[in-house]
Amino acid sequence: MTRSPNFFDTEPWVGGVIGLGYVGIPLLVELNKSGLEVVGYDLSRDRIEILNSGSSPVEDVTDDQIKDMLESGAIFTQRTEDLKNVDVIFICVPSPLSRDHEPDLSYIRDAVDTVIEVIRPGMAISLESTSYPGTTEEIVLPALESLGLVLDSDVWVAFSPERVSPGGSLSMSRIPKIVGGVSAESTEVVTAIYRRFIEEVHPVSSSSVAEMAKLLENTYRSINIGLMNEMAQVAHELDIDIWEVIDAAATKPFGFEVFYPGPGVGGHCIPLDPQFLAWSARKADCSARFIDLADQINAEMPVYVADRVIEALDCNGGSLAGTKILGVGIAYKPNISDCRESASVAVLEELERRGAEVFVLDPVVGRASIERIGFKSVQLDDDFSSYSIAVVLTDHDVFDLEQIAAIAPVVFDTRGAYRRSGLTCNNVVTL
Ligand code: SAJ
Repeated sequence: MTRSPNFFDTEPWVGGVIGLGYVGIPLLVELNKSGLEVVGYDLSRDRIEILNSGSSPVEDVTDDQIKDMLESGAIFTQRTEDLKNVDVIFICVPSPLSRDHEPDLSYIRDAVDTVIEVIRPGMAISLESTSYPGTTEEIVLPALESLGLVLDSDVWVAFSPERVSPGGSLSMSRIPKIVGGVSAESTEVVTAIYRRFIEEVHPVSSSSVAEMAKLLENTYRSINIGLMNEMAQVAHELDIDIWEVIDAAATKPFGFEVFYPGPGVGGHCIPLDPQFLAWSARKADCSARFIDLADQINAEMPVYVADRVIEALDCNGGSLAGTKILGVGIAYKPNISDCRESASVAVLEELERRGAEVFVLDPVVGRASIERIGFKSVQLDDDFSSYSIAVVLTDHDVFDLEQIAAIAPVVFDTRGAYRRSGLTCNNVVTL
């Protein structure tokens, strides 16, 4: 035994994070806040330069928090050797899907290769990147054992899913954390590691349980959002206000969690995470019909929204040629600037495909990002007299909905924003 498993309970160990994104940087902040030394590693020179200049490259961490870390000796580096003295490595790299919806583990494999360069007896490794059940056992552990390292004697290995809520108000230390080791002792050791800076840690019997729990959490969201998207279409055909129905159902104090319909599902969690589970199910020759159906319904919402815009404009023949449309909000969810997989983008592209001239109003995302995505950006004080319709796609708090209802002959609200704000404008049609 090179090091007692209890070392991590009380000793001042050094934490290293591989992958300085919206998960890795908040993790460094929490480690540092608990008085532990930290080393942040990333392949991106730009990202390291931004961090070493005292600026934050992610929305949920402030520049001051970066400066505080630097003042307490944090190291942000591209050099693998700077990880040589760390005792714990948290892997927080992207885990995208390939074009054919297969897990793309290239980032995880690269991170494991970096771990291999610096690993020494006495270290613990925690994979936080979302992946299919079995990843930690099949990718991380064998790489370490191939060096002759012995599990639970030389190294401890676990999976602990990230639970960062982009734009959310809860700090990471307040969000319960699941930990599943590739052995019972690894679960115990890595649980003790997280208990140094997370208030509530929930150990489970294996890394696969932890990997699947993460996927279940977001599959649950995808399916319930898909249900609300389908119910919105049914309610429209029955001429019933789905938003009033949901608010009524939400008065039930048990057995009903509120989800809302929308223009589709964006972000890098909900559209992707369920696909890891579907892929594992297919590999095991069993079906995951709920996952596939929800994904289909959610993915079809942009076309449905375009159909409803045509209905709201009463366009004969379904063409939008000659219409000018204002897209209100392009981020994938309110009050953040992230547009990845944004359904708002898909809606606007569909409207353009049907002949509309589309302009985007989104001060949170900003002109440069809007134009980089390929749309024309407008400001609220521009002239909107020639627009046919405004389509509310992302309801940022910053929007003055009354002003928007005043500038467009018709507003199509895909988020129930006007109802939630208590505004009654007779030119607003809701999904
Ligand atoms: N959406 C709906 N209807 C809903 C809820 C969401 O259409 O009722 C849409 C959103 O507009 C967005 C997409 O779904 O386009 C995803 O929204 P989300 O609220 O799930 O936000 P994400 O993608 O940032 O999800 C993350 C997840 N966090 C982690 O995986 C650690 C998710 O589990 C969290 O619940 C969510 O943040 C959160 O609540 O902030």
